[in-house]
Amino acid sequence: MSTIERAEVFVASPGRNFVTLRITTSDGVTGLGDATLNGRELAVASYLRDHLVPLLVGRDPARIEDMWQYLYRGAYWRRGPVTMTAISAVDTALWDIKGKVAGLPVYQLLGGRSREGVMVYAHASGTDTEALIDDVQRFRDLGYRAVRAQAAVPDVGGTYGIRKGNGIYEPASSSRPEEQPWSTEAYLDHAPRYLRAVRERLGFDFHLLHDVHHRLTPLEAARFGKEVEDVRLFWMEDPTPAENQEAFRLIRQHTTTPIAVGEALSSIWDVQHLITEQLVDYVRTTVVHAGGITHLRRIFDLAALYQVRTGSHGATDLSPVTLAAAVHLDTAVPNFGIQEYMAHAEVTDAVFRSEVRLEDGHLLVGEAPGLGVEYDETLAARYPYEPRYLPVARRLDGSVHDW
Ligand code: GCO
Ligand code: MG
Repeated sequence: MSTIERAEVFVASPGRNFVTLRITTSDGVTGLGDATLNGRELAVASYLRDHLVPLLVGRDPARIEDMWQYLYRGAYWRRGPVTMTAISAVDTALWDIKGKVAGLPVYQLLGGRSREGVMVYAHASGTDTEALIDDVQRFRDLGYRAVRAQAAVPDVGGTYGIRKGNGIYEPASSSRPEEQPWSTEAYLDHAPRYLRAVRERLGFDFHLLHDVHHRLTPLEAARFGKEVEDVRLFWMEDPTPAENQEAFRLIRQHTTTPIAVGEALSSIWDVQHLITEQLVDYVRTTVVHAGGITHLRRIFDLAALYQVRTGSHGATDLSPVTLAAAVHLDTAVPNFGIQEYMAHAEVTDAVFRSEVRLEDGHLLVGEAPGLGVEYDETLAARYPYEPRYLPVARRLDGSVHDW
């Protein structure tokens, strides 16, 4: 029997911080898993190095389900992003290994192809409405079928989602959390207007998305959703924090604007009521933060029963290993909705050589066995980890708000 011989944790910053797990079997087969938790990277690296790696060595890499149960139930402590991200990395690496052993790409192990390509949405932003319209048009010209639109709100410095210059959007950019002001009134006044302006200028023949980023109360979100119904959003994302799943019932009662939730949630129990009570339309949990391919498949299957579709998180803080795993899953599941996609920095792509390709606004998986990603640890070692934190939002009176 082949056994797990080695499991190594790499923490490096090629373009931004990533934590990567590589498992090697006694037959010399390797598998990769992403373990990046933005702003809390070292906690997951320690969870893996200090607590999971010693348990992995000598075990059967083929028993993916058993490993998941062993690590989840075996911890005794339930859920939580650090635990679930660590389990995700192990699970993803074992799927990669299983694919390589079988000589099949992972999507084949998940039941095979349900679609040719995976529709993605790009991130357009602007410091004002005109700049936003230009940016949406730029992505349309590049062939994207779906674009997320965020514009700066006047008098609210550092509004969520706005790219600085022409670079890649990167919110975790400082060594201590940057503090950004927030005004709900200014946002509610401004956002519906710029979304309407995008439609008025560019029309309706593409999907338009918007991320509220947990900033509103349920009632404010209900008002916002109602106000933008004529804009026909593909979704409004994270309209209110989701620890309280019940909160979405109020939003639902008032608006037909579709709702997407899940990027900050890490288990099926965190989305159980959202799904079974049809309080959302898209579930955005991801491979890296919600227990790997094994657990995410379980979430997606539950969602399918309630006509909830998938819309996995795919910002740049999710490594190309997560993106590849997501695209394999997206290719196979019947209830795929859309995949978030932001191109990584060139240096990130040089360290993680991935087979995933963008064509005509769709991501395509390759046919290499496993996930189709190679990790260049020598190149990665040239980019040491640097502490980087997400911003913190404060209301104009100085009190902390959800970022
Ligand atoms: C998105 C997200 C990101 C997150 C980031 C946190 O929809 O892509 O909201 O921008 O804020 O991934 O690490
Ligand atoms: Mg988001």
